[in-house]
Amino acid sequence: MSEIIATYQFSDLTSLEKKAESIALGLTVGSWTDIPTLKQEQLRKHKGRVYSIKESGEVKIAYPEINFSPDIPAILTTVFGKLSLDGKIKLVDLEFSSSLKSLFPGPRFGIEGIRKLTNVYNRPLLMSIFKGVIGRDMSDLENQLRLQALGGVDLVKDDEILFENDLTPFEERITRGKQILEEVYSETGKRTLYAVNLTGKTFKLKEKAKRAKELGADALLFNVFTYGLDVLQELREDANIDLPLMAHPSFSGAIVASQEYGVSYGLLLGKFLRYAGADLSLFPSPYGSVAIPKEDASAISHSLKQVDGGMEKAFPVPSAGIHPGLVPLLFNDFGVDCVINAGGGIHGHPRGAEGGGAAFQQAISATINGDRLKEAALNYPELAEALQTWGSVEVTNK
Ligand code: 1AE
Repeated sequence: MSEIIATYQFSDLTSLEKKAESIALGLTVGSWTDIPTLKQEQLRKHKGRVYSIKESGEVKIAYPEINFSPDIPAILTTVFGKLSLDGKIKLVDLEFSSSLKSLFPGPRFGIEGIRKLTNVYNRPLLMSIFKGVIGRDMSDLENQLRLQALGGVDLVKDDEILFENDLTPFEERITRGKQILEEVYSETGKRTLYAVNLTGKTFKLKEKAKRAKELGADALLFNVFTYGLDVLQELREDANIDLPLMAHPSFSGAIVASQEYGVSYGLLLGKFLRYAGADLSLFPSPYGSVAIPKEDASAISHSLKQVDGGMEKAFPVPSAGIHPGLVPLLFNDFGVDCVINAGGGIHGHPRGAEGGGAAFQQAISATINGDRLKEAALNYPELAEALQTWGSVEVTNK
């Protein structure tokens, strides 16, 4: 019988066996009150079982897969529905059987596909973010896009807080964005892809995404946690929306940040996003303006990139307050297969976004060549100015 195994961390270490048994029963066939023995016998194959208990408070419960339909809402409701409200318990991991896993699409493009689209191999990708665009019109947006692309970034994404609006409507962002990026390509020979923010009411998203595809969009940014993982999966599974999906972590802090409650970073921003079909997962790095613990960032990255059945790998995108001086640390933590993502660290460069992009590419190239940034900066004025502005951090724990 196939089961999904949930790992929980309890903060209160008293009566773990009793609690574990009560979850295994209560979230499957049981109730807090007695039900007739005959019925219990009939329901035996549906009962959860306590898989393991550690003194540290780690408890594993196995749930029969016949209890739920193979979708994330049913799985979450089973393993951490009512239980998520029942005290200091954190859902740390879920082990899917291979048959259950095979029912999830995983990324359509994955790391390999995104590398093909950007034509960038053997180095981390660089992404920049539009900044300060609310209340600005298309000409401002176009100007920002041009400068970012001239800086040599591989991808540009909308700010996640840019929604449908009259000044910079979704469809115009796509069509004008394409023209600008085509112009830059003919000037420089460098292609930059643009991820437009897919927003609006849930039931309208698919039509909007299809329209984006028809208009020639390169990729979609999606605030998945304000909608739900299953909405992401619906987008991924629609053959007419064959665009890379970039998952933004906004709102996820409400679910992952507590040590004692919620879901682990690795499960939510790693495994679930990958299974549901995200090609890229953004999350705060351990170093910038918004920072998360290093082991959590590593757990996300590991979940996105480890071999997992036949599923494509997804790009980890460490973000938030990133500047060129952090590139060696990010490379050390996330390796060559990551996307370095910056907004302020691009636009705030003394030479503007063009200089910011160049400084990042110089930092990336120095890092993969094993050169120290301070030494590389002697030959690269943009990198030198970035280091003067924000400093740099050496890697000490290789
Ligand atoms: C964790 C996501 C980061 C993000 O979306 C964003 O806009 C970052 O901006 P900066 O790089 O901190 O300016």
